[in-house]
Amino acid sequence: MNWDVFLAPYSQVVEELKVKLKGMRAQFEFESRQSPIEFITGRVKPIASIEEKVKKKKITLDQIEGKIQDIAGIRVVCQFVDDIYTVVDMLRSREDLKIIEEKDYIHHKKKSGYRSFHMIIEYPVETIHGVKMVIAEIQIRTMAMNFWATNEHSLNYKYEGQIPQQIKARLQGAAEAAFKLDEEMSKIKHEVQEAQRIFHRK
Ligand code: 0O2
Ligand code: 0O2
Repeated sequence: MNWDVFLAPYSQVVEELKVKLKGMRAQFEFESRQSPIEFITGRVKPIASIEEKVKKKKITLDQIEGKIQDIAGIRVVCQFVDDIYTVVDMLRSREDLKIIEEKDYIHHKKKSGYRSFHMIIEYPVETIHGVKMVIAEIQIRTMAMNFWATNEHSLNYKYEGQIPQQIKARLQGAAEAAFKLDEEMSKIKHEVQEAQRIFHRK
């Protein structure tokens, strides 16, 4: 397996989508409108993580393209929960990507406490051999959801997926607290945005 050759279109997708989504954020700012996007990150899944997933899913290397959908990963982080759905609607109406699947882990949180909106998309990349359709995952979440997921992810890594029960319970409690924080912030969203507009003008 030549990983450099295999991963090249994926890093192209990550870079292109980051540019495009950052462009959306800039447009909101130019029009003096509050952007639903706070920031964007992206990454190509490290080779070791891909290999681990291949083992876990019991697939062969030539099935990777279709079966591992987050080799190219984009994360859109928003301030408020309803911003997530604004971003989702904007992505749905774009003509440069095709949505294959949507997973709403906000209304249907995972057992761990995880919340986020996931979109699996198909995106055309121009390669030196012609157009290649590449699958990518876009995760859209609030800053509170992101804080929780980042910390839980670190613990999962530390405990190799076997987080002790008492820490798991704490994490579930923390997920509820993050959810509550999002709810409370939503209630004063307009107040917060007005303050940020004034601040921005200055
Ligand atoms: P901007 O315009 O300041 O957002 P890059 O290759 O640098 O474009 P990469 O490799 O994804 O992007 O970098 P990284 O470290 O993953 O971070 C991506 C962007 O998210 C960076 O901005 C960070 O400053 C921003 N970021 C990360 N965490 C936070 C956070 O908690 N709050 C805010 N507001 N931003 C955050 P850029 O890419 O420099 O561009
Ligand atoms: P990474 O790169 O380490 O984040 P699959 O992807 O096939 O294993 P599924 O159910 O099809 O499983 O995908 P899912 O759960 O919709 O999305 C997978 C990705 O969502 C994960 O990627 C995580 O980034 C994120 N995610 C899902 N559940 C959790 C969770 O409980 N906690 C945290 N912190 N993140 C979660 P990976 O593969 O774990 O890789």
